[in-house]
Amino acid sequence: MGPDLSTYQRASGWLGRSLRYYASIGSTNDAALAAAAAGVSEGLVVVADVQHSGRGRLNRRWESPPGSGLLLSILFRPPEPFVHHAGRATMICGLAMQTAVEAVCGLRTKLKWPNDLIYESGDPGSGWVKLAGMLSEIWTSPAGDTGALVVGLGINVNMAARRLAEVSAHAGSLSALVGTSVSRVALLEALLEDIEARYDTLCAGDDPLARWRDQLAWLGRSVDVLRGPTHLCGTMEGVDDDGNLLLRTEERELLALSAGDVSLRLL
Ligand code: BT5
Repeated sequence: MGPDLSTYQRASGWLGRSLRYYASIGSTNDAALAAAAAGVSEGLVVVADVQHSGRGRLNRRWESPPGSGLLLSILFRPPEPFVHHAGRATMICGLAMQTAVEAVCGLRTKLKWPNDLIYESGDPGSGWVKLAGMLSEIWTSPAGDTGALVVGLGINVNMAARRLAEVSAHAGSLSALVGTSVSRVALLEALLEDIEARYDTLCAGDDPLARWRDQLAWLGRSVDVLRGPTHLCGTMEGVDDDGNLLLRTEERELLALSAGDVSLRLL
């Protein structure tokens, strides 16, 4: 058996030096948002084995049986311009998930706009599974003068195939792909190391947008974007400078769709 997630401590760096582990919690994002409101410094990481109300975007549920997922939330206090840096911080977490998964499992993954990590088998688009999802939430002080960003990451590490099928038709896990169990501690360590380095670079003025755009799945492909009850079909042309999805509709109109309220499917 590998090292235990419950006793993991980061030996160096600033991200995750303060780490709160819960065997069971409502949602790690809620705990990190509460810490933001309580004035806790940037770099706090909240980790849980089980969440009772783990959530995705649009109040969807995030399912992760005990011992199977890496569930964590990171508290950032991005510099001004806040909205710009908050958006970029979410992008670098996606890039860092790719790096960590490749380092620990040897798997080359893609990012599914806006916030998923997927693995594509065979020809791009012919088959894919969702390995992880991210939920970014912003806390603003009552006076409106300070803000914090919480990025929640849920990675399916050791989820058995039978459970995956119960969660969703497209759910996949690292262990199911590599055929052996994967160390959550090794993945967490690689993830925190990479996010920290990328965030430092971001705060020093670097823009990760082009690197993030390069990793997006399904560019140029026909997609169906679901906005509430409405379906918008078209070609995924790319993303704009704010990370909005650029969709060329069948009527040749170019729409910029923000991540908040839409879901993306391949046609
Ligand atoms: C996401 O939402 O993918 C963001 C998930 C973020 C979860 C983390 S866990 C730590 C932190 N604390 C929280 O409370 N949340 C964050 P979305 O794109 O809305 O996808 C949700 C949809 O994915 C659900 O409606 C299901 O169809 C599917 N789903 C649920 N659990 C899944 C899983 N383990 N693997 C793959 N798909 C899943």
